[in-house]
Amino acid sequence: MAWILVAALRSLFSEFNKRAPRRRKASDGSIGNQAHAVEESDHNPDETGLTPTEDADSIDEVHAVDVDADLREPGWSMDRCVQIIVNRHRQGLDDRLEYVIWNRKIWARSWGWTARAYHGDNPHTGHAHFSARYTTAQENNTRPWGLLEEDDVTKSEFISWMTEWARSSAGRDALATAVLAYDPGKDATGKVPGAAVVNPNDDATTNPTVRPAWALHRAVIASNVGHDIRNRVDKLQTGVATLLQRSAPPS
Ligand SMILES: [Ca+2]
Ligand SMILES: [Ca+2]
Ligand SMILES: [Zn+2]
Repeated sequence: MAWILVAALRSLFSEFNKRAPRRRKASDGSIGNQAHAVEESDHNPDETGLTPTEDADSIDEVHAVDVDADLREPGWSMDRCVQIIVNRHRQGLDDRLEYVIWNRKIWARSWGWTARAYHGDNPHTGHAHFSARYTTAQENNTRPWGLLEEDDVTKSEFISWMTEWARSSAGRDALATAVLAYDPGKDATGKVPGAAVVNPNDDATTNPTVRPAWALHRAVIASNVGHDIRNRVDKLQTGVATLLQRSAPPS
C-alpha cells in the first residue's frame, strides 16, 4: 500500500512537532482505520479508497490528519493553534485546508471559515482534524502554518481579537465613548493642538485647525442640536395650524 500523506499536511505535522516538541501523539493519525475505510473520508487514500473528492493526479494520497490535543507546551493549547490556522485561512493568508474540526466546532472554506457547531459522533476534544484540499498546488505547498511566529501574540491573532472587540457591544460603546468624550485641550497660549481639520468657529484666526476627533465631537453635537430645532419647528407648525383652524370662519 504505497499511499502518501500530502506534503502540506506532512509540513503541518512537523510544525506541530517544532511548536510542541514534547507533545503527546497517541491520538495522531493520517490514514483511516477500518471504520473510515467503509465510508467517504479524507483519511482514505484518494486513488484506492472512498474520498469525498477526486483529484487530477494518480498518486494515492491521504488528505486529512488528526493531531493529538495534548501539546504539553506552556502557553500553547490546541485551541490556540486551531484559532491561528483558521484565522489565517479566514484572512486569506493560507488556502491549503478545506475544513477543521475541533472541540465540537467545525470551520470550513466553503462557508468562509466561520465556526459552526459540530454534531458528529466524535466531539473532537482529544484531537483536532485537518482536511486538506485536493488541488495540486495546495497539496504540495509546505510553507509555514503560523504556529512558529515569534511573538507571544501573533499579528493575525491580534487583528482578529481587535476586530471581534470592535464589533462587540462593549467595544462599540468604548469606541463611541472615547470619540465623543475626547477633548484635546489647549496649549499654554490657548490654542487647540493643530491637525488637518480647518476650524469652523469664530476663533479660527487664533486656532486655524482642530483635531479630527474634536471636529467629530462638534459635528455630533451640531447634529443633535439640529434635530432638536427641527422637532421644535415641527411642534410650532402644528400649533400654528391648530390656531388657524380654530380661527377660521365657519363655512
Ligand atoms: Ca491523488
Ligand atoms: Ca493530488
Ligand atoms: Zn480525522
